[in-house]
Amino acid sequence: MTDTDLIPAPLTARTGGDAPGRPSLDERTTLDAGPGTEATARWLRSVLGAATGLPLADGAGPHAVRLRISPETAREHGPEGYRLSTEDPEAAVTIDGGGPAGLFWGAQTLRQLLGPDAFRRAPVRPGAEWDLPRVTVADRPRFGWRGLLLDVSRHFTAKEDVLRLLDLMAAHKLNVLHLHLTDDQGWRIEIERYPRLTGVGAWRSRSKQGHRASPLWDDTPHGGFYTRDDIREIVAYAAERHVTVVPEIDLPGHSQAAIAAYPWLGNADVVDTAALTVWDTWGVNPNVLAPTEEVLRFYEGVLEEVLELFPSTFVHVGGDECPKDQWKESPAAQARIAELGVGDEDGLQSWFIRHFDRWLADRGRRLIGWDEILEGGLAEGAAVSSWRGYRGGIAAAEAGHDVVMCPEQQVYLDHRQDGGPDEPVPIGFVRTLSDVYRFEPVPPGLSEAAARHVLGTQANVWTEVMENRDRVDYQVFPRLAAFAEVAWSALPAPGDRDTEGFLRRMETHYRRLDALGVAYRPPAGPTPGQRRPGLLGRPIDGPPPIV
Ligand code: TNX
Repeated sequence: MTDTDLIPAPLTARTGGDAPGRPSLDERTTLDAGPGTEATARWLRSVLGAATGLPLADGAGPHAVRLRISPETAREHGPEGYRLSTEDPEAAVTIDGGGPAGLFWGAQTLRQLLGPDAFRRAPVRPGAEWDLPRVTVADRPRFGWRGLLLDVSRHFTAKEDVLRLLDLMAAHKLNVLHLHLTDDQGWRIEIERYPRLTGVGAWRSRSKQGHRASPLWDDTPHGGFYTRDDIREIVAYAAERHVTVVPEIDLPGHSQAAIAAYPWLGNADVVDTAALTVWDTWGVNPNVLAPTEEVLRFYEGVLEEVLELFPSTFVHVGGDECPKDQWKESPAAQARIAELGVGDEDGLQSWFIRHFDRWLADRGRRLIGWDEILEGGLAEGAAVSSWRGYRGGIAAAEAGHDVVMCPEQQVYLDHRQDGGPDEPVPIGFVRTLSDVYRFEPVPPGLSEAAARHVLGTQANVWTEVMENRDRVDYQVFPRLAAFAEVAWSALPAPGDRDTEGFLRRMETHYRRLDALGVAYRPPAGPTPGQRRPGLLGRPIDGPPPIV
């Protein structure tokens, strides 16, 4: 019997059949790519070719990796499902995808079955045979939305590192990259008609080091943005890996970088918006958009360019953490409340969101926003990212809105993963690998009809305290492996999670992450180079009840 140690765990994997011979890939192995499988064949050749040094030429035959799109697999497992077998006498491996995505996920499984060295970028044992277990896998995802949010505003992520993260997501069968492109601390997407958004808004002179209460500053200027071509490249690279990129333009809060670029976007009757700069510290910022028609037109212009670049059905408009103080003080905002008849400041927030909900719907897209968009009434068709626990998600789903579950209590990967004194710059609660593994995206007690509105789940990577790739790696891994299993793998019965079994499979997975060059948090704690205690983070033991 061979143990396959797959992560995320497949629906079924039957190992140890008694067919003669030993399945393996070697110099004779070819890629037999049926119609519609060419992209995955290219991916396999580039990835496995690099790791193994094998030629993997085109062709059919008994030593082939046979790739097919199969209507039967589609019927049984859906377009993201697949069937993989090393027991077929006519090929070394067959992968039948329900659709191109399913085929690609099957190819990811093949890579795992070849062992951790198959994740290297150059062969460590040229000329070797690559043994495979004798196995038949049937698999499909539990959820259609298996997401990761990357906050590129607080700290900019270079395009190359976004592409690398897309590869790492695909290796974990995750399929939505939610790019948090704008915030108080930086605007990260080129908008041709408003060049100051990046000319001014993408740069800050210094950054708070650590928690917002820390007295330390990093005086190195920080910034960066993606050009339109960068975005096209990211979106295309993602699409080849069956990952959808969902852009977020956060409004009407989290907008200081935009206001620093175009001061008339802010509440200029109560603050000197012309004196605002891109924010250099963390927390909830009072400088929010002014509720004017001009501001709506401006953001329509932004979103027109966003829609040109991102084909995703969903477009995220934020809606979170919008303090209402300036609107309370502003005579102009108060006059708007009266003129629009929206009652109060919460009404203004929902006026913003409803406007863009209609605007996006008119263009064949769908709005998604943080659960605060429920306040003041949510437009029909809008979907919710439930981050403040289950509560917003439950309310939205029971009201018939689609929901992505991403509660901060469970899947905020900026939170520390251990209570130890050597953990780097803690934010919020302790969220261990096992805590993430135990997360259940469908809240118990949700009605069956409402549960169907849970599109899936998402882990969020906010980067206030992650100023480079190694810090992101440390926070994201290994917990993303646990999250991937939560998002992909069906449970034998509700609540029935085998944490022990998962941690045992992780032993193999750590070797895969090593081969990929991921700077994960080792199970025994941070390495000397990863230790960075202090900076005033307050560790809070966890996990608290999820509400
Ligand atoms: C809350 S989650 C935020 C982010 C922060 C994060 C830090 C959400 C919608 N807003 O702006 O980065 O907490 O954990």
